Amino acid sequence: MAAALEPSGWWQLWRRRLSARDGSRMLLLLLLLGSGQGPRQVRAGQTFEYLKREHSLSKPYQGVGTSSSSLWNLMGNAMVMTQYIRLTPDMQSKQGALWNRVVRIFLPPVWLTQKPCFLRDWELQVHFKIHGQGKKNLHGDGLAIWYTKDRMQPGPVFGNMDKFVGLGVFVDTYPNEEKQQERVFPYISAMVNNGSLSYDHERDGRPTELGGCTAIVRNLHYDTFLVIRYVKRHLTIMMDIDGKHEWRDCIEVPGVRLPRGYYFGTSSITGDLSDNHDVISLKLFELTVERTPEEEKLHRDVFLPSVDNMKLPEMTAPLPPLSGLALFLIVFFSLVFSVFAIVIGLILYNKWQDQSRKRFY
Ligand SMILES: [Ca+2]
Repeated sequence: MAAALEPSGWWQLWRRRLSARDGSRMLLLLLLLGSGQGPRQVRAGQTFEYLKREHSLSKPYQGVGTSSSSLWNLMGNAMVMTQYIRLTPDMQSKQGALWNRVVRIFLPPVWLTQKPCFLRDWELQVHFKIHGQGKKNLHGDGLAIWYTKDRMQPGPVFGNMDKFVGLGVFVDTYPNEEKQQERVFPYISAMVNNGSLSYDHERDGRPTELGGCTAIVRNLHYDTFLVIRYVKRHLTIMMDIDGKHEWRDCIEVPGVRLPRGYYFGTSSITGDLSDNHDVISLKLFELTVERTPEEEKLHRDVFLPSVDNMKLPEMTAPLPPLSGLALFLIVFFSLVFSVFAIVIGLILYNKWQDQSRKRFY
C-alpha cells in the first residue's frame, strides 16, 4: 500500500480510503464495531460515509424494471440480467437507461411519487463494463452517468435528453470529431448544464466540457469502476480501470454548484456502431463534512446548476421545488379556507334573505 502512495501524502490516502469500494464490507465493519446504525468515521472530525441503499443498486436486481415499488426504472432496450443490467446490447440503433427514484410516500391527502436525492455531499461509485465485437474505433457510442432534474427522458445525449439540467459524466468510446488526433478514446468528460446548452455530439461534447481524461475501458477482463464525488462544491471524478484496485485522477473542478433534489441515472446509446454497455452496480455514499460558519453561508442551496468562473447562458431560476410538507400545508389550508369561505357565504346569504324578507313584509 505504501508503494502506491504518491508524494502528496495523507490527502491521497484519505481520498482512497474515502472511496472504500466495497459497501457491504464497510457495513460489516460497522456491525463488528457494534454501531450498525452509525457511520464510519474516516478521519477525525471530518468525513463520514454512509451507503444510501435507496439510491444504490446491486445484485440481485430484484424487482428492477418490473415492480412498481422498485427504486430503479428501466427504459428503452435496457434489460435486467442475473449478473448485470444491460443498457444496450451490441447491436445497432439501441438505447437504454436506468433511473433512480425513492418509492412513493402517502402524505394525506396526496401521494408523493418519485422522490429524488436530497444529499448535500455524496459519492457515487459506478461498476460498469463496456465490451463488444467492434475492433479499432468501430464501436460506440458509450455511456453516461447523470445527476439531473429530469428523469426518464430519452434523447440524443447517450440516450438521454439534450439541454438537460444538472451534471452529466460521459464515457465516450467513439471519436466523432475527426481532427481529434491528440485525444485518445475512450474518453471520460463531464458537463454541467442549466438547461441552456446543447451537447455537441459531432465534437464529442468538447465545447462544453469541464475536463476529461483518456480511459481505456473496453473489452477488459477485470472490473472497471468510476467514482463521482461531490464535496463542498468540489467535483472529483476518478477511475479504477487498470485492475490495480487504485483510484486514478481524471477530473477535478472546484466551484460546482449543484442543487439538491435531483435524480441519479445512467444511459447509453448505439448508432451505426455498437457495444454492450453493462452496469453491475451503483453505490451512493452520503459524505458528512464539517463546515465552518463561513462555508455554511457560502454553500447555501442553489436552484440552478452552475460552475464558478464559467459562464453558462442565462436561464431564469425556477421557483424552488415544494417539499412534501409545504405541499401538504398548502392543500390543507386551501381546504380549510374554502370551507370557511363557504360557511361565511352561507351566513351572509341567510342574513341577506332575512333582510329582504323583512323589507318585503
Ligand atoms: Ca463520441
